[in-house]
Amino acid sequence: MPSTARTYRIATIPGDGVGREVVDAGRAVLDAAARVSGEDFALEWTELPWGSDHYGRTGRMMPADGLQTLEGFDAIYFGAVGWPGVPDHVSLWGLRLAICQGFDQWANVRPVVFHPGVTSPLRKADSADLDWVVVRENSEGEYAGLGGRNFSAREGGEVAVQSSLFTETGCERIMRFSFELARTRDRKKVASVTKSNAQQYGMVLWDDVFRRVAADYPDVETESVLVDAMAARFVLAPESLSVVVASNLNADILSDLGSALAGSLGIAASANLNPERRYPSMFEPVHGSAPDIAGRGVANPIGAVASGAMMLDHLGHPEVADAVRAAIDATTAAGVLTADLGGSATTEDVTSALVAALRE
Ligand code: GGG
Repeated sequence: MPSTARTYRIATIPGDGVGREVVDAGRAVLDAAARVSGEDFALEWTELPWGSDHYGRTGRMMPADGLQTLEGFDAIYFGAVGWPGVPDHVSLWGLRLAICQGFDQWANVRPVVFHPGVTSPLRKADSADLDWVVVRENSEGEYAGLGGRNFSAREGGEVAVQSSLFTETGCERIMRFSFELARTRDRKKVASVTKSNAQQYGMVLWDDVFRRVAADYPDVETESVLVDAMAARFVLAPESLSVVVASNLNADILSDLGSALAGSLGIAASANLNPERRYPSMFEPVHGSAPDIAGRGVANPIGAVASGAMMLDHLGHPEVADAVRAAIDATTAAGVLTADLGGSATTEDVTSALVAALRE
């Protein structure tokens, strides 16, 4: 009988620093999950050696036809970007943002998940019950790349302008996405975050669109919160949160805060989605390249593994994704924790524990 197995073509871009270690760990766990799942599919990985080393050799973070190379894949599995010696804005714009914006991955979903056995800095008795998700507008806002520097020849007179871009279309699609996501959750609520008291054009447009879209979702509770108040709320009343939608920069900051409250940036997952599926979506841990620990085999692979679970959801295998998430909980509950979580396990120890948990 011919095999009916579906093979997904995944482009892996380990990128810089610990990206290498965590992507390798993620691949091992996802392959194991596919093998033991009983579902007839496999992942075929193609590695693309792009990042700061590539920049050192060629002057580019990825080849000029990089997006064309990626276009035929079912998904992209990404590690991290940023390395000393390459200005951060050059590495970020040359790789991660080039892919997110080039493929219109306009929804960046960043769940804040609390795991058993992981100590949260929150003084909440029941942090295990906490669970919210930050939706980051991923295509415009403060990351529109609009602006410039001038008068550099005039001593002390250099001027820099950095403009944000908010479009009605961009605001509307991220809000509809957030409302649809809220409908799938136990708590049907969307909190929209801005600084619209001070940013009186773009973020007021954002608020207007939020109100208009909310009218189409009367079953979903809503609130509009200023970003400073929301930062305090993350710490003081996280049980009030479900879906939190914010602009590119605000959501980036809030999601780092959320993952730190859940124990560490090392456990935070994310999906950069092109919801129309016209282009491949990209899955990556929220953390960066961590040059201070790169190459030492101690990076926490959980953020990358959990991002892989989001990739399995996207590919249509939610039960296998749930099995990966259960393996993460079993591993942290058993106390197999890397140094960022107060343990002494290596990346390999955690990876082996995850694979073993999948087999149980
Ligand atoms: N895996 C995520 C990553 O490498 N992030 C690096 C970074 O500096 N990101 C900033 C941003 O995307 O706003």
